[in-house]
Amino acid sequence: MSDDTIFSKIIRGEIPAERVYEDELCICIKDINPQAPTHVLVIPRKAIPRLADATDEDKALLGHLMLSVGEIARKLGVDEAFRVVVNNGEAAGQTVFHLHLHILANKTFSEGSL
Ligand code: D5M
Repeated sequence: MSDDTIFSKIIRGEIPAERVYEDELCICIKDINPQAPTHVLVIPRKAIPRLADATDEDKALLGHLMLSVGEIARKLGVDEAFRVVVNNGEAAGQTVFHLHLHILANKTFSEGSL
C-alpha cells in the first residue's frame, strides 16, 4: 500500500479539490461522488492508511479529527443531523488508503439503521 494516494496529492495541492476547511492537522474536501446532498471528507495531513493502522502516537490527531467534524458540521450548518463513516479495509468499502472520515448530511436517515 503506497502512502502516495490521491489524498496526499490533494493535500500537497497537486490535484484540485473543493476545500471547505483546513488547519495544521487536517483538510476537509467535498466528496467527488457524493452519497448525500452534503458529503465531505475529513482527511488528516498525516498519511495513515487505515483507522486500524493508527497507534497511540496518533491519539491527539484522532481526537482532533473528531472535534474538527463538529466544527465543520457547524460551519456547514448541518450540526443537528449528520453521520460520520470510516471505511476500514477493502472488504468494508475503503477505496483510498489514506484515513478519512465521511460526513454525510441533509438526507433522511432511517432510524436505527446504518
Ligand atoms: O472513500 C473514498 C472517497 O473518496 C469516495 O467517496 C470518493 C472520494 N474521492 C476519491 N477521489 C476523490 C477526489 N479526487 N476528490 C474528492 N473525493 C474523492 P472510501 O471510504 O475509501 O470508499
